[in-house]
Amino acid sequence: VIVTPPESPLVLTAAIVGAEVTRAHTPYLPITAQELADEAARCRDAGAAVIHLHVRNADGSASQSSELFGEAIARIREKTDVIIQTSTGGAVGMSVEERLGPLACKPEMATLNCGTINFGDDIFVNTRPDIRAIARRIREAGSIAELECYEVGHIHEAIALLKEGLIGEPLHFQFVLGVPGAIMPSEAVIQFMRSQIPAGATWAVAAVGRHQRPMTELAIKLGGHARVGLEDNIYLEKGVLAEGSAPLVARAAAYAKSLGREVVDPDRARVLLGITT
Ligand code: KMH
Ligand code: ZN
Repeated sequence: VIVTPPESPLVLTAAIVGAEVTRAHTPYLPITAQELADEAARCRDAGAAVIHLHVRNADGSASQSSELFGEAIARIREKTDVIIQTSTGGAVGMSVEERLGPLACKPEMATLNCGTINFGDDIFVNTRPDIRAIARRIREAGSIAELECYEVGHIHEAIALLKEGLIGEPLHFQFVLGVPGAIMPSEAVIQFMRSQIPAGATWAVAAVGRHQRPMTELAIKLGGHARVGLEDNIYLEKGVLAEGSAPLVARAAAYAKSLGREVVDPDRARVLLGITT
């Protein structure tokens, strides 16, 4: 068992909107640029240093439009200093070129999905050539990659990208666990996944649905970082909708503090993540 000192600083990420959740699922989903900015600021106040960002069209459907991202980022910047991590995953079925829209905004951070998985009843396709093309474009945008790993083999693919010179150290892993059709979360899974990452890399857990709370707390206990928010889970408790992502962030932050872990602000997180822009 690998132990990380409990006093190690914690980076909390808020995934405030995603591509799949709709207003029919929860009325608390932010959609417009102003709603996204308001929610980002609320999450920052609750303890989030990073906002994992998707955007939506006015009708609520998922978009990777650089214009919509530009508008959302500008509004967020008016309100708060969070690290903005744009999605390059977008929604299932989008072309790679479409998914790359937000990179025109030169975000500080962008996701790099490291493999294909069954994604519920759909397939989230990330071919090896596509992963490499996206990695190059993230680098060209001057952004740093967060490595989204939905399976153990995705970690090994990320290490291959490092060896090929397509991504730089320190590596930042996000273990996305509990997607129906992919690996389910447990302590053994998290311990094995973290055992596979190179020394000096950071790791976080984003667990889906009912797994979010227990796995967030486990990651925090084990010395990892964590992501919460409506993209992955809309409930605060069974049957009780979270009134946005901020209450989920606040609960994770309170848990971290109860263990003596410092929840870092965005500037501290920039240093920890090696963001120099
Ligand atoms: N919406 C999922 C298909 C990412 O943001 O990079 C992919 C996703 C991952 O959300
Ligand atoms: Zn996402």
